[in-house]
Amino acid sequence: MLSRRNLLFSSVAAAAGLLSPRRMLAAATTTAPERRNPSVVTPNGSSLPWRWEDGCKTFHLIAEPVVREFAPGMKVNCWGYNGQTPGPTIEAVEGDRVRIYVENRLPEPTSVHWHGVLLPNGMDGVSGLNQRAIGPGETFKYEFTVKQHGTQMYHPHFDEMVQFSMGMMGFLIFHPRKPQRRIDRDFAIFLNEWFIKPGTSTPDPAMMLDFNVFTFNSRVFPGTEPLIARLGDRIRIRVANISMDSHPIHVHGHTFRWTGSDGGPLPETAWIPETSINVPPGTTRDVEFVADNPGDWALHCHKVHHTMNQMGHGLPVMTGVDQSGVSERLNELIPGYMAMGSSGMGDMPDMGLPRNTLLMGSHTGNADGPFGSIYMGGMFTILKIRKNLKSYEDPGWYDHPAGTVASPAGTTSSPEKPASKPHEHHSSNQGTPTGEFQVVRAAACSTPMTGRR
Ligand SMILES: [Cu+2]
Repeated sequence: MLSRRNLLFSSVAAAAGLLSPRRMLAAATTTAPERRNPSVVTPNGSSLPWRWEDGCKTFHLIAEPVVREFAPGMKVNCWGYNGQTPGPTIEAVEGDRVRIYVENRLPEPTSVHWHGVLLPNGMDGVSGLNQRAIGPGETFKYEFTVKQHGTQMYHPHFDEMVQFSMGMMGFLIFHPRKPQRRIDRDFAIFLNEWFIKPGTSTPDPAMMLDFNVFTFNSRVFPGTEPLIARLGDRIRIRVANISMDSHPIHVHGHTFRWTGSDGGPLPETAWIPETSINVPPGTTRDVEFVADNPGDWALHCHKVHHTMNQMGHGLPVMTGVDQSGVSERLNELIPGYMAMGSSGMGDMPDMGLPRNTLLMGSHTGNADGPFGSIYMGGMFTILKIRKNLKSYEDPGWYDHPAGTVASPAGTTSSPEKPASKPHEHHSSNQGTPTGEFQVVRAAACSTPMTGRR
């Protein structure tokens, strides 16, 4: 989603005879014509446009309050950058001279630390230590030469407890000057966790560990945009985390290799095959794999409560307890009371909800899958891999070949699927495989990697 300011910024660049940011990025990376860096796809987000200024690739970040819709039915009062949380992804190329203006439109001071970036001490952004804090209404200028490539982050280094828990963070991605291998789809997912009391709209920054909302790019399932890939695409997923917990991010149907962190790329001899990658606080993790298995594959945090929405904690364990007649009797005292949990928690979603509050698991309506409800919320999205995709728009649900769907024992054919539309995840910015980035697809891959070795 582009903010009005970003659009204005882009149109000024266009009017000045400059090319689109994507085209500019491609133009800056033509040292290896046969192999280019793909533009990063930030699901439910976007990359920050830039312009040339005094030979610097120049960006303008605006720290400001942001209202973010986590999923249909839940809007949250956050702080972020340029109308977004996480802030827009900043992309540059190794060797670039980068200038970043940071304008503070928050009601308190802030600063920006460039996490993992090798730069002069006075540009490191720790308020009090490396600079004075940026007061409300002030704009500061950061400038450095990019000496590395990999997945870095930006975040405040002033009142971190409040500013992190309100959503202030973003990707800072440095592409290699000479890419060593072909990447077709380059995704970026920023993890975060929040405490938002059911019925309220503003995160509680005082929460230390007992969070109740867990997000990919500040969205929860079913609000998370799916990752779309063609069969055979080589995929990179960059995951970043500055929350209070670690998050083991798990992919289905494939194995990936851990190829890099915020410390830089791992040598190929050190790539580790995994299906889950733990992302500790204060780190980024890059994984790569070939999308060699078509279908709709879950991609999620493997901590169970992190794939649920506003879970009420402190509940008594009722599994196996006979509660027959309890609801009827309690309803005389508390209208609307429901006895729950005798045979698990699958019946919880049918209870009434306070305003601006999501179901624990998104069971109904726009979270319906092709076979019924998808009992997930929080840090969950879908990796959709298809043969013969014309664009990277959402292709809908996977059409399984006959005989490849689990079905009741004793039947010989797959059961009929109910007709169903893809879930509503809103914005789509994944682009199409046509245009200059099509070149990437034609490029030879010198280090072939199969997903199943
Ligand atoms: Cu998690």
